[in-house]
Amino acid sequence: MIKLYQFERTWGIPNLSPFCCKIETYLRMAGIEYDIKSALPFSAPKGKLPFIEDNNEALGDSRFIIAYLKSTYQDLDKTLNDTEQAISLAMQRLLDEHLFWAILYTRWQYTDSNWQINKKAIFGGLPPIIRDIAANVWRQKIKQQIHGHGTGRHQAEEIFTLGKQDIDALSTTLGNKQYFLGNQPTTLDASAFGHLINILRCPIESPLKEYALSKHNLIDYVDRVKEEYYQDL
Ligand SMILES: N[C@@H](CCC(=O)N[C@@H](CS)C(=O)NCC(=O)O)C(=O)O
Repeated sequence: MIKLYQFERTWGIPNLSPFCCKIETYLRMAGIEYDIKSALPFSAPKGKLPFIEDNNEALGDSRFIIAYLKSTYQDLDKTLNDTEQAISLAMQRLLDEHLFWAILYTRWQYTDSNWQINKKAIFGGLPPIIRDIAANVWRQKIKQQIHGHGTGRHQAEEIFTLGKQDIDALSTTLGNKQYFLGNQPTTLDASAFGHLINILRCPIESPLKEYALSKHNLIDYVDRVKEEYYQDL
């Protein structure tokens, strides 16, 4: 059976990592059986979570994991036409490569109270002696990543302006549909749910969350997908 390595569950949501949540949601939407193993990124093949193990092979990065799940188990996108496939890819890039950085900023850099909540969720299980050291070293590393990506060079207000544009695009694309591309869940839903629940339904406060909470179709969507696929939470 597939083993999914991800951060320990917290905050009453599937995972505090949008990418881990994306993979677990894909597995559930596709009806693929799996076991969860709690992990930190130190042990991951590419130094980031999630990763999976299947048939004694480890595979990192949600994009390659989903390609593998599609070819080996179940392809949630098989009925999409070429235009829908292209929209799906573009929206996933918006989520994974743009909106994600605003989410990261809210947790690791924006306010001290958010950082304390994030720190407890990620590092709280480590032995007290190394907890603070590991958290501070990792925080510096993530701040450097945010700076390297470019997001960290902007003022908070500018970062949230950019993030709000993504929220607008997501809300408009979803409209009043059940899922982003119609009546059936696809990879884009696994990704969108993973990111949106990590803005709307976690205890990290920011203007990005406040703005997303003004989009009723996104709130309904996140709560509906959670209800449908995570009744055990
Ligand atoms: N491109 C990767 C991104 C995964 C990712 O950024 N994971 C974060 C957690 S949300 C991580 O493990 N970060 C640890 C680090 O960068 O040191 C994917 O799609 O899986």
